[in-house]
Amino acid sequence: MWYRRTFDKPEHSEAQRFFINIGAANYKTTVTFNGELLGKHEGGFTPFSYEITDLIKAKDNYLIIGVDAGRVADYIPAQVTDWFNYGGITRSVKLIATPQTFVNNYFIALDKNTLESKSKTLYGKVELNGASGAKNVTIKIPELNIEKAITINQDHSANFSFEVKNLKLWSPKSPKLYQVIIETEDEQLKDAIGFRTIETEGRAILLNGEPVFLKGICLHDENPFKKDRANTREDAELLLNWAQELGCNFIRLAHYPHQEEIVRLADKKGILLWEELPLYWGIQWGNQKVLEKAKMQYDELINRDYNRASSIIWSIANETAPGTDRNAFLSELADYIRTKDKTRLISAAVKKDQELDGHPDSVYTYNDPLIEKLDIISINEYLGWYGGLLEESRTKSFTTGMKKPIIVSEFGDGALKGFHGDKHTRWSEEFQENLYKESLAMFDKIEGLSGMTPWILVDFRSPLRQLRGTQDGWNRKGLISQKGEKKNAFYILKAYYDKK
Ligand code: GCB
Repeated sequence: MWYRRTFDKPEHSEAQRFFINIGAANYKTTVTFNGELLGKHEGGFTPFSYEITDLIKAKDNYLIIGVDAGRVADYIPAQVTDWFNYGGITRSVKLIATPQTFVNNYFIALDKNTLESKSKTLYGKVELNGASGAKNVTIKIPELNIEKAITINQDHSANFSFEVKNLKLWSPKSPKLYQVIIETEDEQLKDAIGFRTIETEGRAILLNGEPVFLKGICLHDENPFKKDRANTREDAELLLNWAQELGCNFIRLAHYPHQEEIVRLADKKGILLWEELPLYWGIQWGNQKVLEKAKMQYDELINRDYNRASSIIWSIANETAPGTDRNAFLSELADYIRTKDKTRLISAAVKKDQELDGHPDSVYTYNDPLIEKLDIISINEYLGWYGGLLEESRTKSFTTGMKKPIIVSEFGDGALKGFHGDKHTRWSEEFQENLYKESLAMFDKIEGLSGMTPWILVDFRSPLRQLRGTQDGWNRKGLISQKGEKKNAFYILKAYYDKK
């Protein structure tokens, strides 16, 4: 698909530099401006920019963006996905105007070593673009009486740290955001930022030093009422309101980076987030080029969301089979992410060691070598739907080699809203209701269970799902139908979360 847009340079603009910023374009993008190639980009869910300062004219500029949504074996995701992989430009394209020297990036976080102290330390980094020589930058947090001058070095960046008193920590119960101002001689940037710590201790996940149970749900980046990605603030409101109604304090943004608005809104509403890249079925693990692509997509995502308190987990893979190439790829990726961001935990949805469905008393064991690299062990388990009988859940148990927190990152089954039967009738609301009851009782027995994200909040489009009269192109595992109606199982999970 080729997109063309003509526009005039904004009048009376004092800006000295201009950029085109693309929120997301799926998958391979070629950008030209006034006939010149700006560049090519790969990856369908993260933002990127090109400078057009030397090319912009007063009148009749034209931007052409070509997006190829073809599926290729060395892409991320690869060729098969269980979701509708909307192609083309899926998020906003912006014209950005800046002074000659501008703040290219800033990262600010709470030092976890000072969590117990009365006066805490905030630390971070500011990066300028276009600076020649040393420059002064001031960081202000008016509500905390902070006004800190820092000098940007020759390499255009500076690290900083300072003490703050009476800091209110961000949490789902109290999602406190502070106005943070980054000021240079030429510009003033304002952001709303919360401060929290996230760590693990044995089987526990600690938010601000206190154990937290993640009452979650999985979500795709799709508004079921429109044939599109959930790419507006209103879409984000719709989805997060549903999740809050369900009693959630946590959402797994599956299976690729969602729009920035939902992350910002989660900051405001106090909902913790799991974010991930589509390192999903069929990835070419042995291909170094694919690893570089994964790192680049993570760079773009970390740059976008580093300052969002709500985002606490980077997940690096979903249901991937252990093997030499896969282990090496994901282990290097985990190390890479840790060099870029020490303020979040790393997880991945791992597989159990053996297929043991049909053996009622069996123990599911998890010894994937990747677990060593993870802070949290996440497991997807569809007992009673994709294998085995639901009754087996009563005698099943789970064990992991390493003592780390466990999240059940998927379970569930398909149910068509309005289709009724007894609890053994597949696709009925009653089957789903019963599966939720039995599964919740089974997972509750896992020692040190730290949370769960059942699959999934809303029915979502998937071309793989073609059972006529039942699926019709939709994955029906939602607790809410594509028309926004709640299924019986919604209330089972809600009652469980209300008691937690
Ligand atoms: C899974 C996948 C998810 C699918 C889901 C399903 O295990 O992680 O992407 O959509 O199962 O509905 O089968």
